[in-house]
Amino acid sequence: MMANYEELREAILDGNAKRALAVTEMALAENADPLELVTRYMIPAMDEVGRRFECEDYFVPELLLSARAMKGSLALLRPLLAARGAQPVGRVVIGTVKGDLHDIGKNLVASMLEGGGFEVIDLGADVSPQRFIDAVRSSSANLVCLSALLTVTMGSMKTTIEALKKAGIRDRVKVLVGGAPVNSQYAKEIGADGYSENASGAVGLVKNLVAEA
Ligand code: B12
Repeated sequence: MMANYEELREAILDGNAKRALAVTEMALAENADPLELVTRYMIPAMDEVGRRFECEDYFVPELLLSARAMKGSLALLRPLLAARGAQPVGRVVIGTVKGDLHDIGKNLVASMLEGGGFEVIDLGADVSPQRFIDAVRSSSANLVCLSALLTVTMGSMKTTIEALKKAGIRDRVKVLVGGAPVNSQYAKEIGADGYSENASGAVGLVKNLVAEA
């Protein structure tokens, strides 16, 4: 059983990056499971931040502070999540779609895929369809992962898949979509090959898709 790292949740909620980092370091020194730190304390903290934002207890500055605290701790955990196997199982191009700057969840998915033995080409956030196309071409990746956190940028996922089709490379890759507003129904609608609601689910899904191909 893992100790109670409630303080990590609180530090992220308070946007206290220094404290979040200190608790993360302490937890790691006590051999805490990095994935559990993320799923049990850090993601719930960001969920609560979102809830407070929605009911106007928090505004954009608070969002930014919490995101910074989350990112600081995640930077420490990322290499541990990504402690990877030898041969890459596949090559993934990942990015947050055009118009969308949220990258915490995308980074988490990227780390978990690395941990699952995939070679990951991370294009960052606000990625245009053309940049996805260029990356698929130059890396000969077999998978594309698209992330969107805003309802208004979900459409960019559709545009990106259409652009891959137009460029004649849609058949070369499996396309996975995810992010809070996305669901499997929408994934189907826009012609994606898969959807997962979280990072660990994404790894299993990607492995199945590669096995299929
Ligand atoms: C942090 C945050 C920010 C930060 C982002 C910092 C950063 N570098 O990422 C900042 C402050 C910049 C920000 C800005 C804005 N934000 Co904001 N933000 C959030 C917040 C609080 C948390 C998001 C987060 O990081 N969650 C933690 C991660 C781990 O979870 P996740 O991203 O969902 O990812 C997981 C899964 O979705 C999945 N996943 C994600 N991607 C993928 C991809 C694939 C392929 C797969 C399989 C799975 C997968 O796996 C991940 C891990 O399990 C959310 C609220 C929320 N609870 O989602 C609002 C939220 C997303 N933001 C919102 C809004 C409105 C905005 C702004 C428009 C605010 C403004 N008025 O300026 C701007 C938009 C800027 C832009 N153009 O993108 C709204 C969106 C509403 C909507 N439905 O459209 C939300 C929902 C808040 C709310 N409740 O109103 N935001």
